This record gives sequence, C-alpha cells and structure tokens, in this order.
Amino acid sequence: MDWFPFRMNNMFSFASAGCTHPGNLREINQDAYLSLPERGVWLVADGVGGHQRGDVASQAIVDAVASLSLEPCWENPVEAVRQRLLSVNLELVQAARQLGSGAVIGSTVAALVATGKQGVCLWAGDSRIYGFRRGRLSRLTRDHSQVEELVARGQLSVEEARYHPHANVIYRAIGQDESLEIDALAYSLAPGDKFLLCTDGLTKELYDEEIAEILATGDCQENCDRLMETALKRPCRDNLTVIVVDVRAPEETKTRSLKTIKI
Ligand SMILES: [Mn+2]
Repeated sequence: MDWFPFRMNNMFSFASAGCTHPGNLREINQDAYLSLPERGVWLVADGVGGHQRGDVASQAIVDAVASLSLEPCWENPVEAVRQRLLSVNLELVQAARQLGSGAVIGSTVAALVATGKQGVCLWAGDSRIYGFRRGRLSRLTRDHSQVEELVARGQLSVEEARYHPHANVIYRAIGQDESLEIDALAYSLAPGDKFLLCTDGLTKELYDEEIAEILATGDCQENCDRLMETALKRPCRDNLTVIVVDVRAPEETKTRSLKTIKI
C-alpha cells in the first residue's frame, strides 16, 4: 500500500492499492495500471480484446501518464493528464497505420485525477470508476459500449447487458481513431471516500452489491485483495485490474502535534 500524507496541490491525502492479474483462462495480461498517489493520479487500461498488441496500447498509456510525474508541478493536473491521453492516442493510431489493413492498437482508459476539492474521472471505453461514500456505491463513469447504450435506451436490462453476446463491444478507445473525445466527470471529495478503478474483468465477475460489501470494511489494501480473491474464485475469463483509493483529511496528525507544542 502506498501512503502519502503530504500533498502538493491537493486538499486531501491518499492511500491506494492496486493489482492486476491475467485471470483464470488467458495467458497474456493486456491490462495495465498506474498509481501516483503522491500526485493524486490513478488509472487502469484494458488493451482492446481481439486485437494484437492490446498490451502495448495499455502500457503506452501508463508510460505516457507516468512520465508526467517527472515534472515538478502541474498547473492543471486534469488538463495535463488529458493531453497525455490525447497524444498517446495519436501515437497509437499512427503506429497501427504502419501495420496496415485496418489494424488497431487500442486500449480503454479510466483515470482519476484528484485536484483541490475534486476528483475528476477521465475515460474512454468500458473500464470504470466507482465512488463509495457512507456505504453507498455509485458508478461515476458510463461505459462506451453497445450494451450500455441499449440499457440507456431502455432496450436491455442491466442483467441482460451483463450476459449479452456483444457485452465486450466498445465504440470508443484510446488508439481507435484520430479524433478522440475523452469523457470527464468531476466529483467532490470528502474524507472517508473511497474510489474503485477497475477493468471489465472485475465487473463481469462481481455485482455492484458485492463490491459495495467489500468496500464497506477495511482499508484500500484489504479491499483490493478481497476484490481480486473473490473474482479469481469465479470463471474469470478476462484479465482483471483493480485500484482502491482511500481519501483522508490532509495532514491530520501533523496539525494535532503542532497544537501540543509549548515553548
Ligand atoms: Mn477486459
């Protein structure tokens, strides 16, 4: 578990834990993730299934955003991450073009950027971010998938979407097209909040109610371990990746100790 009590541009401090696994069937893991709790940035990426080089795409996203941490400060962290995602998109589109015949080197992305009092979700594809506050789990992202569209139009139930033969079909991903729209959603942060970032490998195995029950007790490391263990006891035909973030009030201990100092 990574724990960073001191923040640079954040009003909160964060602990986070992440894990990725190929699952019970696949040999290659095309998922990747990045945790930068000292910067308030986390992301999961899921290499687009059915295409070769999905692992290259998800790792390229991780590397592009990770390289940001070399910069001493970010004026606008959300924009900094968004720009990296847009440029890695162009790089992947160009790399695929060199392979020819409509090749795609693609990956989903779901990124959480904490800045000031807000957590901002940026995403493309069907990897998800959930918020967990006072026992309630809320999905913050909306999948860019065919089945999610059908659910939104009332043509499929959530349960039908889960087992639909086209459940894996996404219409947006990094590396899919030169023009890329990255969805964004801002969520106000509060001490005690948790966030879960995950690829669809997790949500194919666990219902939201089960996820909520696991997040209800323990810290981010325990939550991350239990989510992985529970999913891996099931068929788990896909790769799966989980990051759990705990939001804490900033520098609580430091303030308390300063108050007791007497000269
Ligand atoms: Mn997947």
